[in-house]
Amino acid sequence: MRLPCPSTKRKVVSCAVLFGLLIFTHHYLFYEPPGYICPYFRGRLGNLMFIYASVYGIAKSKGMVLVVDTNDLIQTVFPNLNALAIDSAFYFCNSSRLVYERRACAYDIDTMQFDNKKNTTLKAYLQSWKYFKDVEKEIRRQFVFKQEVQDKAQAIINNYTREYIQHSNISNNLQIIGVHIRRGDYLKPGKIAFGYKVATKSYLYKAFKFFRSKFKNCLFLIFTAPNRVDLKWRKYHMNGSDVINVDANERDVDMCALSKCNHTIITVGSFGWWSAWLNQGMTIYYNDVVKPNSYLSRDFSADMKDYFPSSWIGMQ
Ligand SMILES: *[C@@H]1O[C@H](CO)[C@@H](O)[C@H](O)[C@H]1NC(C)=O
Ligand SMILES: *[C@@H]1O[C@H](CO)[C@@H](O)[C@H](O)[C@H]1NC(C)=O
Ligand SMILES: *[C@@H]1O[C@H](CO)[C@@H](O)[C@H](O)[C@H]1NC(C)=O
Ligand SMILES: *[C@@H]1O[C@H](CO)[C@@H](O)[C@H](O)[C@H]1NC(C)=O
Ligand SMILES: *[C@@H]1O[C@H](CO)[C@@H](O)[C@H](O)[C@H]1NC(C)=O
Ligand SMILES: CC(=O)N[C@H]1CO[C@H](CO)[C@@H](O)[C@@H]1O
Repeated sequence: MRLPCPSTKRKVVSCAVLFGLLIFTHHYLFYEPPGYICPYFRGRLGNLMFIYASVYGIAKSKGMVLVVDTNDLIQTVFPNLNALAIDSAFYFCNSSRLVYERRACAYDIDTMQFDNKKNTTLKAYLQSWKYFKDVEKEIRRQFVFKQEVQDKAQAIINNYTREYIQHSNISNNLQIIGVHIRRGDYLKPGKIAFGYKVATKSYLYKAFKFFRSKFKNCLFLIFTAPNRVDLKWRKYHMNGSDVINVDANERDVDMCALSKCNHTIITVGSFGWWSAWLNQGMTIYYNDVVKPNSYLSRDFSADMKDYFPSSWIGMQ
């Protein structure tokens, strides 16, 4: 008796059809689209910018959809964010799985090792430029201040510059150096115990000296948080014929003005960090921001290079 035996060709064809059918059903039944990723916004403008930029970079690298709330402050400061803005994002995101970070001021590849199919809230500060280094151009396109803020910031710079030129008669190749000073809130006992340090006046004088010896004509515009301690400190210590203390404006106007100077000098905190990052000139930063072996020191990588971009110049 002969058994009906299909030809080899038919075998191959039916096998292929079966295989295709299997792939199709598997895909159809088990395919999961990439999930949504929600930032967990905390803190003030500088913190929000780190959180947004880093979650944007992570979302991009994992093919996830970034969700923000239409009322988030960052959305108000930068109207052109490339994220899914929805009302009540809090409720949309609150059933998602939470992912944390181990160190708030360092780049940790493990923070990004989660299933991109699951909806995720990243409850983390993510203060490292390395999280968004691959999308830097996209972040620069999104972190653009509103026109009215830009106009106000430019008017401030022009105003002080004009005044300076008038009484100094220096106008050729004037380099405007934006200086941001933050000390007051970092001098609170709790902050010091945690490991925060503040920039000293000798650091600032050294940074001034750097620019004065590099350029013939400099004008230092000093911005500070409008608290009593910092205003007083600035008044006593920021002297010099090429130094002008700028009256405080709204936070976004001040950051925008700093970003429009030719170069920057920053002290501590994320507000200064972002002012410098948005400014494309040279940046001098204070590199002694953390007490060794403190709680705060654990948030950073040992060499601090996850936090400070390598093109910036550190001094103390
Ligand atoms: C999410 O928000 C809804 C609406 O307020 C609430 O009923 C629910 O308990 C929340 N879920 C979680 C996990 O917090
Ligand atoms: C993610 O959230 C969306 C919107 O709420 C929902 O449709 C989807 O099923 C969620 N995904 C998972 C894997 O839970
Ligand atoms: C311009 O500068 C002067 C002081 O130098 C100040 O009183 C005035 O408010 C400034 N105007 C603007 C638009 O910043
Ligand atoms: C600035 O230059 C103008 C014109 O050259 C001159 O009249 C004026 O005295 C100068 N002012 C100062 C402070 O040097
Ligand atoms: C400083 O920056 C302004 C733009 O903000 C630019 O017009 C000017 O040329 C710059 N100055 C120098 C010396 O590069
Ligand atoms: C910026 C600047 O020039 N600061 C000077 C202010 O005055 C002290 C003396 O009180 C000088 O040492 C600083 O160089």
